Amino acid sequence: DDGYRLWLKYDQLPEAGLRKAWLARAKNINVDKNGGPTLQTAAKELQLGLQGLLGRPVPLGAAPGGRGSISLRVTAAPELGREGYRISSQNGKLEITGASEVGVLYGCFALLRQVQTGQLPDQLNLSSQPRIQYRMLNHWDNPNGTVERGYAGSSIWKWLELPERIDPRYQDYARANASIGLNGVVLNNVNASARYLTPEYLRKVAAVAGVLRPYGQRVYLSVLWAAPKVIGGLKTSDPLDPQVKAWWQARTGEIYKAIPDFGGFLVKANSEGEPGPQDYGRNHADGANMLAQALGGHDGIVMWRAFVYKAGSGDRFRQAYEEFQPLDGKFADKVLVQVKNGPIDFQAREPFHPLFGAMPRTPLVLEVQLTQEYLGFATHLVYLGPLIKECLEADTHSQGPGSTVAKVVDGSLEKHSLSGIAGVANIGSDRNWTGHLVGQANWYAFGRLAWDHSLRSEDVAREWASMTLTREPAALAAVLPVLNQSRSIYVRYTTPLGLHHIMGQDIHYGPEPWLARSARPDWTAVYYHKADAAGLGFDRTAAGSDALALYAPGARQRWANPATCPPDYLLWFHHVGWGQQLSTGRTLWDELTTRYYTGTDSVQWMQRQWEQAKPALDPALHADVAARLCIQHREAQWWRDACVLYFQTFARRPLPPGLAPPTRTLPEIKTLVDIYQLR
Ligand code: BDP
Repeated sequence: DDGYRLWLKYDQLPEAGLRKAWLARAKNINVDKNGGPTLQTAAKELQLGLQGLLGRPVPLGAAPGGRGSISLRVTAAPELGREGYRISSQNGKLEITGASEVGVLYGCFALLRQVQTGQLPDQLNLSSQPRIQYRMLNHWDNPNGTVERGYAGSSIWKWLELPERIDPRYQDYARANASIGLNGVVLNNVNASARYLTPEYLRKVAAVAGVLRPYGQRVYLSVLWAAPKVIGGLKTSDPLDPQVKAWWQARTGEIYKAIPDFGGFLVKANSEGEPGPQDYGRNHADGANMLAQALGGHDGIVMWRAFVYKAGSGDRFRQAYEEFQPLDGKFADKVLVQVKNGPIDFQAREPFHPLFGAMPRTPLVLEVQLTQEYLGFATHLVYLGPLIKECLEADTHSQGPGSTVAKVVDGSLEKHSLSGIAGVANIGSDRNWTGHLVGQANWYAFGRLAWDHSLRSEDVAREWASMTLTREPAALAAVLPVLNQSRSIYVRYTTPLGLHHIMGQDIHYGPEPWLARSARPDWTAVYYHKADAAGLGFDRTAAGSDALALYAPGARQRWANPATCPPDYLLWFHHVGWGQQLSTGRTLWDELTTRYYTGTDSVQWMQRQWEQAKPALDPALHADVAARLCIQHREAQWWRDACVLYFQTFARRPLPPGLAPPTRTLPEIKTLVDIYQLR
């Protein structure tokens, strides 16, 4: 197996009894031949899956089937919403109903999931609808085929070949997204090329849209703010300039002519050198609202990113809040503000972004990163379900206890009609799509949680593993704890106790806690860890940067006191003495070093667990992950030794008893980093 089929393998079910039970319920599929392309797609996907799983042809028919038939039906069912489905079983017949064709499509994939995960068909009665309206992947893909922070080969979009050649992979991609309920795709990088708005590229985009459409997915584009200048020949991109407005309006009209169901725009402006409305003395709302106006009567939205931080203006943690919070209530109806899960930048663990709960009059899109920019690329096994859930379940206290990020994002807390969630895609041209096989689990988990954020990350892991790896109980029992604990283990051997942003410069891989000089202070590591002879950590209390004050009192309280702050967040908010005793009973130094060591040892535990599952797994898939785990262990040692030796130069303390000192010196480790960065 090369991993190409993802979780949609459709290999024949090994249990004859299970096959028999389903065969009795899946003799044929009946569907209205006059239905639209999405309904026909639903029927074909269901047929494809069932035939594989049951090992027998399942014919499609238009006549109402008898016992053992499966009917796909679109009916008025307001309780299901636009995209929800119901699967019901009566008199020996199964029915998959949706209020729209796409609802039926999701229902078909839900039924296949039941079969794939080994459920029996009796008493099937399921209904579900998404809690979040816009469930999107953000591709950071460039016209030349590179992917910003992509670790699984080059872009899957072959821009040079489009629109004439449609890579068959696009359809497999669409199928995978639909199977987990995603409904939108931003095709290109937020550091955007203006090229995508040219007639030449719109034809290409339209061709991709044509493949995604029957699978219920709309395409969106990231736009370069300076496009009116770069490709429009205007002298300005000032959002209040009448010519600029007219340019965007005309361009938007062109887009909708080519792609009638175009989804809208994603914008990174005045961030990391990208142009934006501030270049003309305007603010983010001026820019976003002008684009919203350009969308006119079309059914499209603007997602305006809040990932901004100006050079030299205090604690980076505060900056997005300071720029955006005052604009609450100033954004037009079609605008959503897209906020990363944490205030810095996709670190292995961050407190939730203080903008959640602080902009009640603006719908906020949650942006998480599936591509593992700061989490070991496609080398380290890190299942992100727990990270995504941790953010969704975080309590902002903005309207009292229980005001979770999930409720802000799904719009229920602040009564928004628009809601969205975005995952920065980890998909590339590698045969297995994501480089690391477990990267597929992150794509999967993102979709499932975007659909229903109340799912448990452990249950999602079990679903994925059952469909992708094996349903053999002993093997699952070995592998699932690995998935579920992998993210905490990664945190332990890289950034325990709330350390953050101490990774290799530019590449964002491997340790470089000694990084003290860069183009900007907030790109160094010392800016964040603040190690000195006294202790370690960033003081964000009132005595320090006071970033804690950005949170509602109920949320802030949890972190404000170093004695009661959960150890996982300690150094995010406090500068703690090396000899200070923590709630764990150890001193800071002893706890820190112990975590680096136990984290590293845990990778060996992951390796042993993976070995245990071997008999039940496909040999090629098993070997690939096993090899990556070996690298992961070597690199965990690299992180451990680098950080322990470097922080020891400040702490001047011995390792606690039982921990063997690194066998290499700090200067030796630093050379290793240089090799990795090829400087
Ligand atoms: C950072 C990445 C950078 C992205 C940026 C963003 O290093 O490549 O362009 O985020 O989200 O994490 O815009």
